Amino acid sequence: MFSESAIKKIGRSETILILTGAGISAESGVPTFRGENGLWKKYKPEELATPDAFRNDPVLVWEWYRYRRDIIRSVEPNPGHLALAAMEETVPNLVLVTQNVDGLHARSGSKRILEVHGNIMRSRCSQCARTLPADEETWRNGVPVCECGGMMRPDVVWFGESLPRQVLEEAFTAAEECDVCLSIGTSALVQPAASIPWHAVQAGAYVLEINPESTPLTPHIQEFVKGKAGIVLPELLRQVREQQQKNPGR
Ligand code: BJW
Ligand code: ZN
Repeated sequence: MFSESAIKKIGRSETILILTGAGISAESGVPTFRGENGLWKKYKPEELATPDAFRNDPVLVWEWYRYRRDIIRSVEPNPGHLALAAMEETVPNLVLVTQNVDGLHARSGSKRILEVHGNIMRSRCSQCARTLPADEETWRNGVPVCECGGMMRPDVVWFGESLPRQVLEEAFTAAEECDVCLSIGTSALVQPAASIPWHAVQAGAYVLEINPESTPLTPHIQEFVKGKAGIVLPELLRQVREQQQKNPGR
């Protein structure tokens, strides 16, 4: 499944950067965006995931996000999330950058997480930018409202919006400093997150991708492992631990 050199590189690395996308949560039952059963087959991104869509019909946008919150509340982290959380113990410095808004990495015990597209279980005031966890929202006529009277919106990054600046800077710094980069369960299409592993490639890191399908990144990296994250990642963790036990000096 993995080359011996990949296992050695991971087992001996000081800094690993991991980028995850919707595919890592697919085995938990959270739909991905693209592909046969993806959300964008059934729903139009321009009607639901843009600032204009929210201005035009906030109630419709919130209906969609409530539907997705309900799915996320009903699911559990899968063996892929759990393997990444356990991997934090095997590397001195592991930075987990996720495009996912589902919070499943935190629920599985990962600690250093950079959520570049926000979190669906939080809302943000469209007037004063105050944020609130979902369970503290006050709803009026199908939309949560802020103390200041403004409408709350989901605290996620829509198309055409900037990603949180500091979070993104930390992700790119990690990409430039890492020895190994893993790109897992992402179509590698949505910018600027998709360029994070490219930065790692250019900085000379060993880049490994895990996905049942190839992506635009695949031809440019050292190793592509074709498969589901929930199967591949526990096996990767097992082999890295075995390698470290055989060579405790790193
Ligand atoms: C498995 C698996 C298993 C399945 N195990 N794997 C033209 C060129 C370049 C850029 C642009 C362009 N036109 C517009 C842009 C900019 C745009 C963009 O990149 N668009 C592209 C689609 C072309 N980007 C933006 O707008 C960003 N902002 C920005 O650029 O600001 C500057 C700017 C300002 C003003 C004007 C223009 C630019 C913001 C992007 C925000 C993305 N937001 C979303 C929604 C978040 C909120 C929500 O959840 O509702 O983020 S869109 C959606 O895509 C979501 C995801 O995080 C993101 C990435 O998707 P991801 O995670 O890769 O999922 P999928 O479904 O695509 O792929 C799943 C993968 O898993 C597949 O590969 C499967 O094979 C695999 N898989 N099962 C492992 N079991
Ligand atoms: Zn407010």
